[in-house]
Amino acid sequence: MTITITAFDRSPDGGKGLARDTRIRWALEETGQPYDVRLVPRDEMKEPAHLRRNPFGQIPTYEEGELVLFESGAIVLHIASHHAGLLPDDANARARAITWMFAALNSVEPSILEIFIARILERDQPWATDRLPVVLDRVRERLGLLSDRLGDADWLDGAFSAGDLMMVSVLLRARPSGVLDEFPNLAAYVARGEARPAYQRAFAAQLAVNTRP
Ligand SMILES: N[C@@H](CCC(=O)N[C@@H](CS)C(=O)NCC(=O)O)C(=O)O
Repeated sequence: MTITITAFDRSPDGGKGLARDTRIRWALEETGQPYDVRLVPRDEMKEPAHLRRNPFGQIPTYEEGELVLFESGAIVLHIASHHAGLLPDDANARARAITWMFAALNSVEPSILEIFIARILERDQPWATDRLPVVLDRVRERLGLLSDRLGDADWLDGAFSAGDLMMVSVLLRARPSGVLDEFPNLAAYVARGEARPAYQRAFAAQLAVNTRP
């Protein structure tokens, strides 16, 4: 059955791979699943056709036959659960990999998102200059603890898994602020993720969309 995902018609990042369709493309590449992409123009995101795919009118979504999913975490978990390559066979190791997916989305991504909010969305607010350092310190605190846990391991829990795919995807969003590079082992971890052939294919595919004439 054909898999169709949605992505921005033009990503605000111009193709840096930070929009969340990249993590879905990456999961599909890791598991060898071909897919189509429906590009959603900004002015159609909150229209009924797209709201039926995602009640919040956001990308990415995932369609496969009758199944329609939204939320990048749920989509990656669905892909990882149905195709080999992203979750270990051992039940406990599988549960831990899923835990890392949730950790990336619930314990790490929210603080990183605040950087974007402070730097872009609230940049004209009177408190913006005072708020950014506070936000960055909160990210530093989280990344410091993650850095301690990773230590000098290649991946978070044994072999590369959907947990790493999600954590690397989330950490990439901290890189433009410079804060990721304050943690050399995390920067190297992200670079290992980016070096994976499946990530490279996913990145190239979104870049082609976002740099087309
Ligand atoms: N929690 C959602 C967040 C989705 C999200 O924030 N998508 C962004 C692009 S990465 C979006 O569609 N932004 C446009 C909008 O909210 O109108 C997920 O992980 O899929």
